[in-house]
Amino acid sequence: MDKFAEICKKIKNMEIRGAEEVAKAAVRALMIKSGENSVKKLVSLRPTEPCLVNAVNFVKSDPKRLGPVALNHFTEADKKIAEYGAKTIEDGMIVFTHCHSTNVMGILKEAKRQGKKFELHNTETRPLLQGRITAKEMASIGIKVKHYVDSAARFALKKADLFFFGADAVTTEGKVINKIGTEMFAEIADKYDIPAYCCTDSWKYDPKTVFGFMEPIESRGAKEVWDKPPKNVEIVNLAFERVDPKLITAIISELGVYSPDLFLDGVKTTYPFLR
Ligand code: RUB
Repeated sequence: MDKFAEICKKIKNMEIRGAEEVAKAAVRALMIKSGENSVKKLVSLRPTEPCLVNAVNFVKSDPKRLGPVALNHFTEADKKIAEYGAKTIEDGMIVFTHCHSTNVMGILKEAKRQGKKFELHNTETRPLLQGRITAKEMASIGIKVKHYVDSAARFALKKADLFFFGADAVTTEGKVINKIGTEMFAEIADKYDIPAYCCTDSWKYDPKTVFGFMEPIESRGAKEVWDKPPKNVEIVNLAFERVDPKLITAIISELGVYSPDLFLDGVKTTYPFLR
């Protein structure tokens, strides 16, 4: 199998997952094999990931030259998000998170590097258990983790001081699309006055939503949930959900810490290709 096909396979089978990692892998794949067919193939792998689409659109005219620019964007943005986000964490805090997000991980690592003492509470994130990736990664750098089943999230959140989550997409109305369960947890955070921060690279913004395009929600295979369900049982396996901007305290991006509407203004001014 050639290197391009290998990257495609890894995105498809979720070996490479999480919006930013998928986008970076797609950029690397285009640097190996450019052209319209490669672009179509890459976008078809996770069609509901605007970061992948934006990154591919940014580099497609000249992947060899623009690929490194895109990859550098992500590296620099990751550093800034980690730096801004770490400022919200104070000694003795409990941070809650769901699923696995590169940008949330970056913030927690930076806070730990600065010597802040805090605990992480997280959910396992059924059905693919990305919460275990989060728990392993954080425990390995010495952060104390309490790991909960998804349905115990209310219990975990009640004790938390902050809720951090990533984003797969941000729409023009300031809605954030992230792993299924995120809005439910944001509602709970709101009820207990716990600040809920979306931590994301601004290339997750989907410019198509300006024209009334409804960001689709990825519906994944039934077998991920139940291998052989009985007859008359239909499995609903939605991967993501939309989070109402009213429930989002701020979006922490490389542009700074902004309310969802100011974030959108910033994205459009800073990145004209996303208008
Ligand atoms: C991952 C998920 C993450 C976002 C953001 O879902 O919902 O929160 O992708 O991640 P999946 P990042 O495992 O289905 O891809 O901050 O790494 O871009």
